[in-house]
Amino acid sequence: MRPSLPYTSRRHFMALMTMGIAGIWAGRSDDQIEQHNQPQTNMNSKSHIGYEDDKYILPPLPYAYDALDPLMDEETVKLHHDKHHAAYVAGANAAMETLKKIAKGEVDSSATNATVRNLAFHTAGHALHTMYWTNMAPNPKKEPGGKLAQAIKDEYGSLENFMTAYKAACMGVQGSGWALLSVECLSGKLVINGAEKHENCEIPGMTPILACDVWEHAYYLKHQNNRAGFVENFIKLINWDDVEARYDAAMS
Ligand code: MN3
Repeated sequence: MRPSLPYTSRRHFMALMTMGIAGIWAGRSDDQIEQHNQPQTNMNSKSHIGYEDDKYILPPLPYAYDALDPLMDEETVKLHHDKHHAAYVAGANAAMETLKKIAKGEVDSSATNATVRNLAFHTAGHALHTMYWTNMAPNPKKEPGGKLAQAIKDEYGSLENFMTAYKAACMGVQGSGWALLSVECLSGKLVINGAEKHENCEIPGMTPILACDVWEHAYYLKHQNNRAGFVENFIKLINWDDVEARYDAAMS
């Protein structure tokens, strides 16, 4: 089944962004969303939602700072979540406030383009980090199941082939960025793509379901320049239940 067309809803916007399915839930109640995503993972958990009371918020980690140790160290997780991710949340709120002022004529409209660029950078950073944290779990199952496993087999031949391609995307990002696994809106096919910074190389209508942060702040304390070593550890932490739930939602 193909994904449905996008829509926008202020209330659910960040929840949808963090679920990677902006635009899919038109006309559905929270109960239906909850029910749809059970029992794999709870997409309505606080950790999955980054918007509340008219502002972007830093969602709590879905586990303790040291829960991913030794594959991902406590200091990196703490700094990354509490400082880096928090900075994107602050930047997103600041950009949105400026846009509101432009709308009211309190700030000159010549600031619009730069402000929207800021908003894109920070909201994309916020949404992808929110996905990143929930895409990982301590002691996850080793392989995807369900419809996602079948789609990977159909499109890549095997999980091993898929992993080779995904690791190549992680290593291929030049400078700062992300390796994303996304569902392409029109075809419903899986696409692996690298995103520079947070917001570049995204194709409108793509729905990310798996995000590996390959900015140096994600790994430099533990791995220094060894991005490949970090990627190997990230793959061992992938919360396949979460990725499957995101895939099912994107395809519904
Ligand atoms: Mn980061």
